[in-house]
Amino acid sequence: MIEDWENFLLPYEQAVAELKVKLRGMRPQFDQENQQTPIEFVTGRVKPAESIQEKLIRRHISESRIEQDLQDIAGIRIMTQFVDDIYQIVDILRKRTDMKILEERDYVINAKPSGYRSYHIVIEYPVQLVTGEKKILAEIQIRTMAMNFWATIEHSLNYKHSGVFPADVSARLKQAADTAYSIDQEMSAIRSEINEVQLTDETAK
Ligand code: 0O2
Repeated sequence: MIEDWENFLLPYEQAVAELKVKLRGMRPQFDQENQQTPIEFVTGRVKPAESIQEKLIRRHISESRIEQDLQDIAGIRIMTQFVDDIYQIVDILRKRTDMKILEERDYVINAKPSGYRSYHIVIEYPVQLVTGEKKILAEIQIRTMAMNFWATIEHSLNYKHSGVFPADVSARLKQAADTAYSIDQEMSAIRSEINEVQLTDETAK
């Protein structure tokens, strides 16, 4: 039994704080290189003790397996403007040496039945504590702002419905997710066209 949740969650708090600084730090580096940054903004949270306990019950995980089996106690979200930016960030994360990728789940291509889209990466991340190094699991979710718009609202509605929507509501939410994805695709198409025009203008100079 975890007696002191505050103490248990401390390394996760530290990991989230460090990862936010590191990932936000990529933005000015892209600006410096005069490149369009794939990162719009980064958020992070540590799952509250009550949500952890609820998830342990829902997933039939024993408390003794919490550190190995619960991958999203430390959660980071990276929001992008375009779908392509998601994959650019994934490539960057794969090359980093300060974290080890354990699992990748592409819910961008393979949307969940709810309509949810996002790219999930589970990492092992070492935090330096006064007692020494501790490797913890963290989940990085990478999604466009349109995907985030949908997921944020669906999550808060879901909470009010205790996780079960009536079938017609689920269908409308799925439709709304598909609409959000169409907007993402249209924005990407517009960006490609603008880039092509710029390239043609530059080569004509
Ligand atoms: P919170 O409050 O965001 O932390 P699962 O059984 O879904 O928990 P699974 O299938 O292995 O686990 O998926 P994964 O990759 O662990 O993703 C779980 C997290 O993805 C969720 O965490 C949400 O953040 C997000 N997510 C997955 N499906 C949906 C969805 O349909 N709608 C929304 N809004 N978010 C989703 P938590 O713990 O559920 O919630």
